[in-house]
Amino acid sequence: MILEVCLRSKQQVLRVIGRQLVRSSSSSAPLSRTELDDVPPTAHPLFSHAAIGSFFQEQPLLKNPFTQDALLRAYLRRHLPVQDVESDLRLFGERVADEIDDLGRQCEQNPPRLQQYEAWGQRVDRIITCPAWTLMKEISAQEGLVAAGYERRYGEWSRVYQMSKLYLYAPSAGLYSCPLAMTDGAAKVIESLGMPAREAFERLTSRDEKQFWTSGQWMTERRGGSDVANGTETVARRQEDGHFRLHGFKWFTSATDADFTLTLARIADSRGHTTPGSRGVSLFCAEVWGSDGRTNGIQIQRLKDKLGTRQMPTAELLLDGMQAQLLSAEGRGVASIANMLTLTRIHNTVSAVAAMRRIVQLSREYSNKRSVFGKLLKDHPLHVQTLTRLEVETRGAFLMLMEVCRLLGREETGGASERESHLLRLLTPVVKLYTGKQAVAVVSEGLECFGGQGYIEDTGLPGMLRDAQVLSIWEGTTNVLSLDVLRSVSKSGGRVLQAFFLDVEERLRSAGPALAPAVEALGSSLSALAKFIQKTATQNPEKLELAARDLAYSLARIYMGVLLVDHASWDEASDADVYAALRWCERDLCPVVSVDARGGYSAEATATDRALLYQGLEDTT
Ligand code: UCC
Repeated sequence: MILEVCLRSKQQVLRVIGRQLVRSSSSSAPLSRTELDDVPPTAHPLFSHAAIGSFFQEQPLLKNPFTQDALLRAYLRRHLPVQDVESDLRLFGERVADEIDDLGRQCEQNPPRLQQYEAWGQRVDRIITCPAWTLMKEISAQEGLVAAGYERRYGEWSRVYQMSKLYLYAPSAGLYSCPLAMTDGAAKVIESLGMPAREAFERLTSRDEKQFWTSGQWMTERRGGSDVANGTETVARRQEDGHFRLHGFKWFTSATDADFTLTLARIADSRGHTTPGSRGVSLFCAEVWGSDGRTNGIQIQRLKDKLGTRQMPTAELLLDGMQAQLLSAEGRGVASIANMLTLTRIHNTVSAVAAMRRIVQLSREYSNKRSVFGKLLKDHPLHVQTLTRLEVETRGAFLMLMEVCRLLGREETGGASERESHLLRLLTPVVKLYTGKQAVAVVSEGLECFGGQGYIEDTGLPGMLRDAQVLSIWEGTTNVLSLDVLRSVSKSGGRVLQAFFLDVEERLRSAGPALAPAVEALGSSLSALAKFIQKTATQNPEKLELAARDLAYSLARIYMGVLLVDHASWDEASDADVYAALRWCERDLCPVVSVDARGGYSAEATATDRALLYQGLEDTT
């Protein structure tokens, strides 16, 4: 209706609106086109209540994200058909829609503040968060959002269960997903080091909201967040009681209101000297606050002013003698915190895929309500095509996320084969980097599905895009993780790639006949990839660094395609599952081979890239 009237002159519009308002009190039937033309021009004055019109768009409602998610339910029916899991996720989905989503909005609307001094001039360094943020902590404990990963009620499937729950939670969590990621990572590190901080572990994995602790992960210093080995300047001085005092400056600390933290520092010898590089870095843990509510030898310099994740405090910290406990062997800090990175990178993937799923759910819901050009959005084929493309992206990403969680669960319960352990090592950076990019693209396109409303703050939609942007930055940027993929290859002597090829080939062999075009596309991409790797590794290994990002993308696209095929080959798969797999495999599945064929990794390409980028600048040093 509003579109029709917009085509008329302003005067006509006002007449129509006035007439409609008068009618709406007696009848709900809309005005016909002839009636619109007949409205007398003076029915209502220009500036009156009537002039704002009577049409309002219907808001898309968040429904239970579990019952709305056909793929999650099918995945669990196939792999984890346990009634308790189904009921718990269904109930939790209701809680997300009815209670948690609103708390998440409150966290966005009431961001944390830093109080450095009290009224009489004493330094207090308090981070003031809103009540909804505190409730999120309680809910996280009650629902076992970290605990479920360690109770292992569902054996090797426990991580799939836990991460499915976090996946329902994350888009409504007001970024409480961030402290939970680090808490899970800290628990994992303590467990993998043989429980050197048992009490902390018990608190980090507790379901009791009074006992439950969250953890931070303080790695980034002023010299940088990627090159941890060279960037760490914090010094640890040994005390007589075996504890350490830490002195340094942490440049980014997320969810700084956490109870506990893991952090890196260099142990000083008796002369105050430290060892440079990775070998000099050790891992410590510390409680952040004393029993008096004061910090543990920390000055909070300021809170960061961020593009997104504003719900959560991120601070710069001066460690001014923070009391800490050594967790790792001396000089094994980076290797020991790597377990935390594996977990937080998986959590990052949960958040990325969950953001995609949420925007698709909301856009789909809106398409059933919003009418334009005379019909609902869902009846416009071009709009449906756009949403379907987002759905296909989300499905590929979801299946890879679940596979990585499955592998993690198997490794933690001792059931992983050597091949599965290699796959977990390789796929963790791959899925993190790829889904981080997908999330930004899918959420951005999703906002467009709401027209101008997608750009309006109090719809809650723009925050989704802001919060997605961090997913490709923290926990390793796309390029740093691409190099981590190469690290996993060289560290394993290429065995992670062998595991990848074997796994893909095996899954493709059991694909159903309807999937033949997808199988063919994947098979030829796989052999082209194998040839590229073999040739490059033997003839020109230094080229691999330049190809690292495209290589990681190729691994992601092939693996997501294979998992879509695998899911669509299941006995209970639907036509939609088959269609999703076919659609996924229409893209360039192996960009590293395509770019290489165009000479994109040659020395000349690097020189011409540079010439193009710095064109017109005399001094590029
Ligand atoms: O902290 C941040 C924000 C917190 C917010 C958390 C949010 C979580 C998501 C929430 C969702 C809502 S952001 C800062 C994050 N920083 C990073 O991610 C660091 C990125 N940089 C890297 O990953 C680097 O590549 C480093 C630090 C790993 C490189 O260090 P090195 O020392 O130069 O690397 P090396 O020498 O290659 O590796 C040292 C050891 C080796 O083991 P050993 O000594 O036994 O040979 C490696 O194999 O560490 C091992 N290692 C790994 N092991 C390195 N990386 C890994 C890995 N990924 N997995 C297993």
